[in-house]
Amino acid sequence: MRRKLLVLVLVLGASLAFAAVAAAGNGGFAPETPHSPNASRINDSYKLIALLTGLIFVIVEGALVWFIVRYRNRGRPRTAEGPQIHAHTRLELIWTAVPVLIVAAIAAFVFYKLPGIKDVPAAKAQGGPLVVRIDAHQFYWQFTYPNGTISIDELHAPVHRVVEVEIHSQDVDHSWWVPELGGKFDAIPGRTTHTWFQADRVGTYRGQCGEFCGVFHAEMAARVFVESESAYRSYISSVTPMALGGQEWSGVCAKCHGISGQGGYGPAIAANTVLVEQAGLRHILEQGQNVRKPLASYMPPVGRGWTDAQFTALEAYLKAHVYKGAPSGG
Ligand code: HEC
Ligand SMILES: [Cu+2]
Repeated sequence: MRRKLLVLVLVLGASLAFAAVAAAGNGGFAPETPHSPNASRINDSYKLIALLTGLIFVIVEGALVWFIVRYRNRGRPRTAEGPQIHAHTRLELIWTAVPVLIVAAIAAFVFYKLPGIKDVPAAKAQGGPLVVRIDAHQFYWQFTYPNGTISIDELHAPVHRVVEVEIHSQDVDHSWWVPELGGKFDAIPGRTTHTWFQADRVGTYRGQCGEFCGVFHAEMAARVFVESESAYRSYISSVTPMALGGQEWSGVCAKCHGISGQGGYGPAIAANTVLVEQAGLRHILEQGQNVRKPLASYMPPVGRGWTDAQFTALEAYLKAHVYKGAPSGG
């Protein structure tokens, strides 16, 4: 009677513990709900592995608890020997074969899904994938669309369209990761990596740099705005140089220098004449700078790989909205 009660309490306790975690949804066991075919295939693999490992966990831990209860001491002397058993061929075969089969099943499933995760679909009916270039920088994402339009930290994409992203890094390793739209792909200096997505509904998807890349790694968040084909077209044809300059300021410089250039991680620069000296500014943006103390706080070469139009857009924006003029001498 007492034993049944104990088992019941254990089972109830365990189910309560699991229920809480499962109910927490995405904050608990489950990954984000996939909204792209490659993300669903990753999710399928996750489910199969979670199911098998979950079963193994329940069987192993259940047996452990069962043995503890069933074979407890019951006042036997400590020196009493248990039965001495040597070899059990059938049992040994089973516990060798079953794990091999499980691992083979997982491997087969994942290899079956892999091409659908990695390979960019030809998308013939859509006239091929839409190719967007991504440049990862300390500490922002830059997107270049086929017509040359550039945006910072926000990627616009048409719904249902296969979008291939070509990932580059301008400084250190980063990792492109939008969980709802597929797996993580590294951005490696000197190499180009590719991934893709095909969003199944209009919406905003959050991404985050997945590779620790320096002091503002956490600020390397991206948002993917999936919208109708016409909204996408009107977006990419409407980014004015002033709007680009604004994105460059707030998405690149302001993360360190503060939104009005008041300083933060970097020095206060609102009144620094370098802001309006074209050559001097380009030099710092392309080379980075590390002359002030503490030397640990350096400015990365945030403008590496920028086009002339990008520099011009930033210069115009700085003059119009950021630069407050040098404090008059004294
Ligand atoms: C990762 C942080 C970071 C980002 C992003 C950043 N800066 Fe800096 N910036 C710094 C630091 C740190 C310094 C001081 C470096 C030193 O002098 O050692 C600095 C220095 C400067 C200076 C002063 C140069 C001088 O010697 O007087 C200017 C001007 C400047 N940054 C402009 C910009 C602009 C414009 C952007 C955006 C395109 C930008 N910075 C982006 C961190 C940053
Ligand atoms: Cu990063």
